[in-house]
Amino acid sequence: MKSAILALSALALVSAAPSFAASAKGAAVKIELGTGTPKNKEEMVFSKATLSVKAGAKVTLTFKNNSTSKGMTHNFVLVKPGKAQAVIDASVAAGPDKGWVAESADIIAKGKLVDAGESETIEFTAPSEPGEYPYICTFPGHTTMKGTMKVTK
Ligand SMILES: [Cu+2]
Repeated sequence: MKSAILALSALALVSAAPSFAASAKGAAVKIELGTGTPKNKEEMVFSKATLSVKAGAKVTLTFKNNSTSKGMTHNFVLVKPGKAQAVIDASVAAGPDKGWVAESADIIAKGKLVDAGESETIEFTAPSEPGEYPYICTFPGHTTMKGTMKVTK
């Protein structure tokens, strides 16, 4: 009797494991992110200061530049914790030929510069390590465009 219960509980553990792994790793999430505030589309901020995703999730992120000012371009760049300023500095140094985005191992995901009124959808895998990952716009002078992607287990 005792061995039968043990066998049953072992079976339960085995069958529970794959579904847990599937929900943690295979999770797909869609995110919509814009610029500005509801009152002021020109404000130099992301529409959301925080985003939250599960570690390892497949992320589909649509980034919309809500500005109506011609020539006002923005991008979305997700970086490793503590690396926002380093990537901003490197991106300014990279210059317009590189679209104001550095080639950097500190960058986890990045989109292109999006023109006013336009949007872009990018796909990336969320970091496997839980933590707080900054996202920034690397266009020169847009240093107020900062948010935090919270990656949870
Ligand atoms: Cu910007």
